[in-house]
Amino acid sequence: MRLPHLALAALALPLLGLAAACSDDEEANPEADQTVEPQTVDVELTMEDFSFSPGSIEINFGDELLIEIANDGEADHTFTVSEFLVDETLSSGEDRDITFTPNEPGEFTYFCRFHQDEMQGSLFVLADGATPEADAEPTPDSDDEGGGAGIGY
Ligand SMILES: [Cu+2]
Repeated sequence: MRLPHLALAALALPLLGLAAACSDDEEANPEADQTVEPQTVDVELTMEDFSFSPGSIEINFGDELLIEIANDGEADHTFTVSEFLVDETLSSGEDRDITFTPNEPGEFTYFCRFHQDEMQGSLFVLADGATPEADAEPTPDSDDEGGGAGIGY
Protein backbone atom coordinates (compact mmCIF):
# COMPACT_ATOMS: atom_id res chain seq x y z
CA MET A 1 0.00 0.00 0.00
CA ARG A 2 2.96 2.42 0.29
CA LEU A 3 4.15 2.29 -3.28
CA PRO A 4 0.99 3.74 -4.92
CA HIS A 5 1.09 6.75 -2.59
CA LEU A 6 4.69 7.53 -3.44
CA ALA A 7 3.94 7.26 -7.13
CA LEU A 8 1.07 9.71 -6.87
CA ALA A 9 3.19 12.24 -4.99
CA ALA A 10 5.96 11.98 -7.56
CA LEU A 11 3.45 12.72 -10.31
CA ALA A 12 1.62 15.53 -8.52
CA LEU A 13 4.62 17.67 -7.52
CA PRO A 14 5.97 18.38 -11.04
CA LEU A 15 2.46 19.15 -12.23
CA LEU A 16 1.98 21.77 -9.52
CA GLY A 17 5.31 23.31 -10.41
CA LEU A 18 4.32 23.59 -14.05
CA ALA A 19 1.01 25.25 -13.23
CA ALA A 20 2.73 27.87 -11.10
CA ALA A 21 5.29 28.67 -13.79
CA CYS A 22 2.58 29.17 -16.38
CA SER A 23 0.56 31.66 -14.37
CA ASP A 24 3.69 33.69 -13.49
CA ASP A 25 4.37 34.38 -17.16
CA GLU A 26 1.01 36.04 -17.66
CA GLU A 27 1.95 39.30 -15.91
CA ALA A 28 1.35 42.49 -17.86
CA ASN A 29 3.99 45.24 -17.93
CA PRO A 30 2.32 48.54 -17.07
CA GLU A 31 5.56 50.51 -17.49
CA ALA A 32 6.04 49.60 -21.17
CA ASP A 33 4.01 52.56 -22.45
CA GLN A 34 6.03 55.69 -21.74
CA THR A 35 5.29 57.77 -24.82
CA VAL A 36 4.99 61.50 -24.22
CA GLU A 37 1.93 63.16 -25.70
CA PRO A 38 2.90 65.51 -28.54
CA GLN A 39 1.86 69.08 -27.95
CA THR A 40 1.91 72.43 -29.66
CA VAL A 41 4.63 74.69 -28.33
CA ASP A 42 3.80 78.38 -28.64
CA VAL A 43 6.78 80.71 -29.01
CA GLU A 44 6.80 84.49 -29.47
CA LEU A 45 9.83 85.39 -31.56
CA THR A 46 10.91 88.97 -32.10
CA MET A 47 13.17 90.11 -34.93
CA GLU A 48 15.33 93.13 -34.24
CA ASP A 49 18.19 94.90 -36.01
CA PHE A 50 20.02 92.53 -35.83
CA SER A 51 19.10 89.62 -33.59
CA PHE A 52 16.38 87.14 -32.69
CA SER A 53 14.73 87.10 -29.31
CA PRO A 54 14.73 84.50 -27.86
CA GLY A 55 18.07 83.19 -29.11
CA SER A 56 17.10 79.57 -28.57
CA ILE A 57 13.97 77.42 -28.70
CA GLU A 58 13.60 74.01 -27.05
CA ILE A 59 10.91 71.45 -27.81
CA ASN A 60 10.45 67.69 -27.62
CA PHE A 61 10.63 65.57 -30.74
CA GLY A 62 7.10 65.17 -32.05
CA ASP A 63 5.89 68.55 -30.82
CA GLU A 64 4.44 71.05 -33.24
CA LEU A 65 5.95 74.53 -33.15
CA LEU A 66 3.71 77.57 -33.36
CA ILE A 67 5.92 80.63 -33.74
CA GLU A 68 4.45 84.10 -33.55
CA ILE A 69 7.02 86.17 -35.40
CA ALA A 70 7.15 89.93 -35.15
CA ASN A 71 9.64 92.10 -37.02
CA ASP A 72 10.34 95.03 -34.70
CA GLY A 73 13.35 96.15 -36.73
CA GLU A 74 13.80 98.77 -39.39
CA ALA A 75 15.07 96.24 -41.92
CA ASP A 76 13.40 93.27 -43.56
CA HIS A 77 14.32 89.93 -42.00
CA THR A 78 13.72 86.25 -42.60
CA PHE A 79 13.10 83.35 -40.25
CA THR A 80 14.79 80.42 -41.96
CA VAL A 81 15.38 76.80 -40.89
CA SER A 82 16.92 74.97 -43.83
CA GLU A 83 16.39 71.44 -42.49
CA PHE A 84 12.62 71.88 -42.17
CA LEU A 85 12.13 73.99 -45.33
CA VAL A 86 11.01 77.00 -43.32
CA ASP A 87 11.72 80.39 -44.91
CA GLU A 88 9.55 83.38 -44.00
CA THR A 89 10.37 86.95 -45.01
CA LEU A 90 8.87 89.74 -42.90
CA SER A 91 8.98 93.41 -43.73
CA SER A 92 9.66 95.98 -41.04
CA GLY A 93 6.71 96.11 -38.67
CA GLU A 94 5.13 92.92 -40.02
CA ASP A 95 4.08 89.96 -37.89
CA ARG A 96 3.05 86.45 -38.86
CA ASP A 97 2.22 83.12 -37.21
CA ILE A 98 3.81 80.00 -38.65
CA THR A 99 3.60 76.33 -37.65
CA PHE A 100 5.79 73.38 -38.45
CA THR A 101 6.70 70.04 -36.87
CA PRO A 102 10.40 69.12 -36.89
CA ASN A 103 10.67 65.60 -38.29
CA GLU A 104 13.99 64.72 -36.66
CA PRO A 105 15.62 65.36 -33.28
CA GLY A 106 18.83 67.33 -32.90
CA GLU A 107 20.17 70.88 -32.73
CA PHE A 108 19.32 73.15 -35.64
CA THR A 109 19.96 76.78 -36.51
CA TYR A 110 17.38 79.39 -37.38
CA PHE A 111 18.73 82.47 -39.08
CA CYS A 112 17.99 85.50 -41.21
CA ARG A 113 19.17 85.10 -44.78
CA PHE A 114 19.84 88.84 -45.09
CA HIS A 115 21.96 89.10 -41.94
CA GLN A 116 23.12 85.55 -41.44
CA ASP A 117 26.32 86.41 -39.57
CA GLU A 118 24.49 88.34 -36.86
CA MET A 119 21.01 86.86 -36.72
CA GLN A 120 21.11 83.26 -35.61
CA GLY A 121 19.42 81.12 -33.00
CA SER A 122 19.38 77.48 -31.90
CA LEU A 123 16.42 75.14 -32.18
CA PHE A 124 16.76 72.13 -29.89
CA VAL A 125 14.53 69.17 -30.74
CA LEU A 126 14.95 66.75 -27.85
CA ALA A 127 14.54 63.03 -28.41
CA ASP A 128 12.44 60.94 -26.01
CA GLY A 129 13.85 60.90 -22.50
CA ALA A 130 16.64 63.37 -23.29
CA THR A 131 15.57 65.82 -20.62
CA PRO A 132 18.15 66.06 -17.80
CA GLU A 133 15.51 65.29 -15.16
CA ALA A 134 14.72 61.94 -16.74
CA ASP A 135 17.48 59.91 -15.08
CA ALA A 136 17.09 60.87 -11.45
CA GLU A 137 18.62 58.41 -9.01
CA PRO A 138 16.22 56.04 -7.30
CA THR A 139 15.73 56.97 -3.67
CA PRO A 140 16.75 54.24 -1.20
CA ASP A 141 13.72 53.21 0.83
CA SER A 142 15.02 53.76 4.34
CA ASP A 143 11.84 53.52 6.42
CA ASP A 144 11.09 49.88 5.74
CA GLU A 145 9.91 48.95 9.23
CA GLY A 146 7.48 46.06 9.24
CA GLY A 147 4.24 47.17 10.85
CA GLY A 148 3.67 44.05 12.95
CA ALA A 149 2.27 41.97 10.13
CA GLY A 150 5.06 39.39 10.21
CA ILE A 151 4.48 35.70 10.35
CA GLY A 152 5.85 34.53 13.70
CA TYR A 153 7.38 31.12 13.11
CU1 LIG B 1 17.77 90.10 -40.90
